[in-house]
Amino acid sequence: MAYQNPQNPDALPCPAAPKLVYQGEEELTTEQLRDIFNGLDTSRLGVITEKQLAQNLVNSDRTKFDAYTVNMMVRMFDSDRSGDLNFSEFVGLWQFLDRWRTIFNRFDTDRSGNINMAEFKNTLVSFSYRLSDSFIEFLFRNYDRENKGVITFDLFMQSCITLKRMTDTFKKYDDDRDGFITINFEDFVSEFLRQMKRVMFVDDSKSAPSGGFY
Ligand SMILES: [Ca+2]
Ligand SMILES: [Ca+2]
Repeated sequence: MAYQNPQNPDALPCPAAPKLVYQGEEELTTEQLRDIFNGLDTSRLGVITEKQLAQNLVNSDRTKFDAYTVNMMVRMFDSDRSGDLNFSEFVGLWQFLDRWRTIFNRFDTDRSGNINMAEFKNTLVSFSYRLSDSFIEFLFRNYDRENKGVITFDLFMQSCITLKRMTDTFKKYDDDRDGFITINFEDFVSEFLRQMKRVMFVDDSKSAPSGGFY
């Protein structure tokens, strides 16, 4: 049962800073998205910044989206490279979240609203990754930030996209697809720095992940 203030039954419980709770349960109309956008665009400039998004975007369990996830999405959808998102760029980001929500729901088989180790493993197997259990556990622990044995929606998305990017980088060097590469020092540092800049394979990442091959 939801908490109700006995003095004012219509009052919302725990009034807090405005949060954009990403539920992803229904498709929003353009008007609804416009309302959300305007709510975030507090400076009334017709754009929202990464900071405004990061401060307000939360998962359905009210945990904030990870800063890296927000940064990654803004870079993906800031088509005019202005550093912030106009309304049409924001709509692109929202549709991207919806596509990932569909994937997330497919693998959240116990409908808990988060991803446990077994569900994470099923996800990677479905994406054709052939990874050892110990490596999958290592990955999982990396994204299980609160050490609760589960991964939230935004980190699930981030983990899949990051793994796909790393796989694509690796494949560039693994011509014979045997899972081993030889890389010279300069190429290694270059790839590392590109990853640090978080701009690699931006277009690839907009679509659902395909086969892993490793
Ligand atoms: Ca922009
Ligand atoms: Ca689950």
